[in-house]
Amino acid sequence: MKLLVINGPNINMLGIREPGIYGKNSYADLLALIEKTSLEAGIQIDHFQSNHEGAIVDTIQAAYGAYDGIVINPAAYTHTSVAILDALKAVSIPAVEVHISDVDSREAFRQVSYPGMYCEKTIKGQGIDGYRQAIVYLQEKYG
Ligand code: CA2
Repeated sequence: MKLLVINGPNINMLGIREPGIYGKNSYADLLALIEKTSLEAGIQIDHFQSNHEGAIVDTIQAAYGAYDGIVINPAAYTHTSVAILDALKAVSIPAVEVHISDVDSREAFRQVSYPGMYCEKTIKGQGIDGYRQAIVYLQEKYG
């Protein structure tokens, strides 16, 4: 099984500021957790981060026929991007949405998720462990 982890804008800045919201872990810590989870699960996991909506759409399109599942944290594009929602629908790959923070208890504009309308599951407020949980979910269901 092959999974693709996609992270949106500013996730590469994790740990630098706002530890009260996003925790103390850095983006390097997140990549290390993904690597550890892939070794434990015995599956190939690639990762991609971009600050650009179109690059994320291109990456989702390129995943067609190449990956069995997508774990996506669209970051701020969560709340604005119909393009990312449409790309997920177009490729029709099983997907799980992850949010490091508990978006439900934050500002009203964070209560809407366009990509989440396609994703079969959303994990929020679990810190970076949410990515591990999403990977385990996809492996148990589709691996
Ligand atoms: O909780 C999440 O995972 C979010 O997707 C993170 C996004 C935010 O826009 C979403 O509403 C929820 C923000 C990404 C990281 O932003 C940083 C802000 C300050 C310092 C470091 C990263």
